[in-house]
Amino acid sequence: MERLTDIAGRFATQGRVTEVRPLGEGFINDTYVVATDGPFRYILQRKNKNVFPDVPAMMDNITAVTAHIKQKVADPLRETLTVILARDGKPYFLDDEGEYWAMCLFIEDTVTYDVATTPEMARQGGIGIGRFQALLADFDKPLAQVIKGFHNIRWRFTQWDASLAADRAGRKASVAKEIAFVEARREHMLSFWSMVEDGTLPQRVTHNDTKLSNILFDKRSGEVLCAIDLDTVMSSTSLNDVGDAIRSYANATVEDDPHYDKVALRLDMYEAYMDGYLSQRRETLADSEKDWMAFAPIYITYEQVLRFLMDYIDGDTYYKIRYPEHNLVRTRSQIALLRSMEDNYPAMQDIIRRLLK
Ligand code: GN1
Ligand code: MG
Repeated sequence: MERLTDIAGRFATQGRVTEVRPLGEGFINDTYVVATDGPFRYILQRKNKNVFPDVPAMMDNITAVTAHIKQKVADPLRETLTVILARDGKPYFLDDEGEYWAMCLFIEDTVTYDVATTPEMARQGGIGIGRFQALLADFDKPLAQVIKGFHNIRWRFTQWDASLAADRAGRKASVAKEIAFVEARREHMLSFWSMVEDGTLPQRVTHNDTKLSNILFDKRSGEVLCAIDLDTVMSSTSLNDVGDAIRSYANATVEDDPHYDKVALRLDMYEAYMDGYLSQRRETLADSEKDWMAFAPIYITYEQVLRFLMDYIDGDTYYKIRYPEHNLVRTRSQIALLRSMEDNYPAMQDIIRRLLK
């Protein structure tokens, strides 16, 4: 803890650091809550440099995007993250072991969830991401591509083909069925992505990691407050934010539930989320985005299947795991979700048509 206290002390907090303790179980970064003898608490994160090759560029993205949002909202300390600079003025601290750290304000009286329990929660989540995209619609500075080809399935297939060829952990033969599931959908997913490549689907500033647990809700009102975990803010199609959100909000259970029979798309949650999202974005979406909106969760859930399975095949080098088969369970659980989405695709299309009328 002494080392963590020392690292926290490198940032321009108000007051002296009194305690640093771990928070949550993120898949990527290590996260801590920092207490001080001043008025605020803070979030300290060790950024995963295996996942983020250029942390300074990532922090520049986050600083610029949050500054833009702050100019527009009523309560700038609660309605977006507040980056705390290091004492040398940089938005990160590089320690003597070559690890990157970043700090932001802890927003008090808020809650996060892993599973949506009411349609109102889903509606609020949709409002949150819709508002996030709307607030950034006029953001015109270039954003660094934090992770190459993050939601680009063509690039993911390049990685996938290399993983399968290498079979580094010797697991390929044991997941032949799952591999076949992915391969059966390859061309379909590529043809969807070609609409992003040829500009049919426009590029916008997007969050790219919109799962429920990355959204803060106000503890008192239950209303959505803001999107957190801004590491992957980049230009992409707005559909990915919708898709990745539905992957969690409309799943009847958590994304790594090993009881695959509990996994299902909930249409009530889907409708509520889309109602909230479209309340913020209806007027500004292109026709092509509206036309493909219902497909978005299928695309992103498919990508997630591929990424979890690829990490299992690689020997668990990307996502943190809690037990040896964790990535395989995640893969199978997301396959169950994707099947349920495919079954419900016509119903999702009907809902979008109805909401857009
Ligand atoms: C990771 O950082 P976190 O836990 O919010 C991942 C997302 C995945 C998600 C799966 C940078 O999100 O892309 O969808 O896990 N983030 C990164 O739960 O890879
Ligand atoms: Mg993240």
